Order: sequence, then structure tokens, then C-alpha cells
Amino acid sequence: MAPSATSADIQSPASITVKSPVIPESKDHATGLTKSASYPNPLTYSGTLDSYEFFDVTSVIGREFPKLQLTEILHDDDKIKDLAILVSQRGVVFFRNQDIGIEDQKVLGQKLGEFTGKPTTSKLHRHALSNSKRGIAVDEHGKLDDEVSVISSEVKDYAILKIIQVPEDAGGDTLWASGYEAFDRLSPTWQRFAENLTATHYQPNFNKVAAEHSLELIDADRGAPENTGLDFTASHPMVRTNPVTGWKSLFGTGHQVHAGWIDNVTETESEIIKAYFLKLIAENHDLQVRFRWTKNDVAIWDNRSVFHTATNDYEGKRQGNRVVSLGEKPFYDPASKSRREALGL
Ligand SMILES: O=C(O)CCC(=O)C(=O)O
Repeated sequence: MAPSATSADIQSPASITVKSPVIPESKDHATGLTKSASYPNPLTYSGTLDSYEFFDVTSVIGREFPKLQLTEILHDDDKIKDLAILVSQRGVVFFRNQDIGIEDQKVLGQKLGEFTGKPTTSKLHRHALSNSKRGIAVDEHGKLDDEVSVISSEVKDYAILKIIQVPEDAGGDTLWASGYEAFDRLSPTWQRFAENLTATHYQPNFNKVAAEHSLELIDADRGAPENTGLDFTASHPMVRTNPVTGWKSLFGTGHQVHAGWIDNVTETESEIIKAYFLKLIAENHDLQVRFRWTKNDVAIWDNRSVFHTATNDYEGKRQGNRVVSLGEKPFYDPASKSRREALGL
């Protein structure tokens, strides 16, 4: 999947400003205590959503609930927790023609992270650039909100995107690629190699766009205490363990390292590694899922373990609201398993 031509903010926000990969803090649900000296245990889906009609869009990524309204389950904590686990397992989950409003979209975003043990200090993301200062309302009453990024053709753990206007012509699909499956496609030798790499994620476009258009970037209080500053660089493990599933995912590739680099190798080696990992997610269409939006559809995905891009192939107006729940600092647990290994595939 090639990086979007249009988007300066197509990022995993949790991944671009955190300073170093460390063992995460996580909340133990049994004791309510925060533990920082060990890796979290994966969570188990309890089956509370099985009574709703659903289908898997591909074998490795994507599930759709064609009839379920998110507002029906919003106040059922067991179902929301199960939903978060499903999103982490399937990468992205789709819902059609949703009546959820922006305030409930925010409640959902925060709950998805909280119920799966995100640090208590991680809230909803406030995007450095794509925030209320752009003056784009999130609803019909003209409401401006820093915790919502308006995705507009006219002027990103869990991300919830509701598309409220689809292009009148056609197109504007979104594609997601599975980082779990990308890791599983590597040879064992390259898997061990990747597990020992870190990459510096770097996003120079925010400062560039801000300078070009005389915009002010938010440099503090972007939803988590670590998420500050305007250099937009962070070194992260190349292979990230998803704390919810416990599965390994290829992480340091795609748009977020386009301007970045692989640490501790030569520049040439860095470019070769980046190019190969990008090829892996962009050219294997059988680890991707493509979603054709209709009005008021919602997609929820886990930015720790999937890559995504919009498709800029339409003429008409397209608009949506995105809420992102910030998670933990990226980490790699050497004892974690690949998805295929964990599922016995
Ligand atoms: O517009 C889309 O389809 C995707 C937007 C996007 O990149 C995001 O929400 O992070």
C-alpha cells in the first residue's frame, strides 16, 4: 500500500512522538494496579458479540457487522471490551450506516483503550495539526473539537473513523494492511533480524505544512504526557507486540518511517530495509482489506498492528470524523508470538 498522496496526517499518532521503546505500564484488571516491570498478558474475547450477524472480510484482516448499531452496545462494558479485543485481533472492524454522534464516538474511543488496559495517562489524541484550529466543524451545529480530526477532501491505538459524506462520483475507499501477517510472511531468519531492529519514525510534514500556511501546531497536551514537542521523531521497535492479542506485528514501515530511518545501520542498508518492508505491505494484496464507504459507515482499527491509506481517486466532496484513543509506548516482548503461531495456522 503506497503512502497516501494527500495526507500529511495519515499517521499512527501514538507512534510518532514517544521518545523510546520501553516496557509499558499496564493496568492489571484483577488488582487495578499499574505494573511496569512485566509485559501485559493478552486478553481473551468472551463471545458477547457472537449473537450479532458478522462476517470476516478476508481471512487475515477485517470483520464487518452489517446490522449492529454501536450505540446499542456503548453502555455494555463487556461488549465494548470484546469489541476492542476483536478489533485488535482482526485489525479493523466495519459497521454500516451508524447513528453514533461525535460525543459518543469519543466515549467509545476512550472506553476501547481503557477496557483493554491502556495507561491511565493516555486519553484521546489531540492532533498537532489536524485540530480545531483548522476551523472545520465536527457537526452540523458548528462545534469545534481538538479531540476530533476532521478528514476532509476540501482542505489516525484505536482509531474510529465515521465517514459522513461520500463522494458523489465513486472512490475514496480506504485500505488497511495487516502488520501481523506481514511479520508472518518473513522468513524465520528475517523475523529474528527484524526483532533486533529499531526504527526512527519521523514526520517532517507537520512543521512544513504549518510553516507554509502560518499555522500553529499544538506542542503539549496532545493526549498523553509523552506526546509533546515539535520534532516528531521517536525510535521504536521494528517488531511491536500488541498488548491485547500478544501478537507480533511489523511496525516500523510505511508512511511513518518514509522520512525516518532504521537505527544503527548504514544509510544504504536503511533504505534497502525500508523499501523491502514497504513492498511487503504494499504489494501483497492478500494481507490487505479494502473498504468501500457508504454514508455514515464506521471503521475502527488498531493502529498498533495495521497500516492504512485513503485513496485519492474521486472528484466530489468526502468528509468524516476521526477519534483516536492513545495507547501505550510501543514495546517488543521477546516471549510474544506471531499471529499464525498463536492461532496454530
Ligand atoms: O480518509 C481515510 O479514508 C483515512 C483517513 C486517515 O488516514 C485516518 O483517519 O487516519
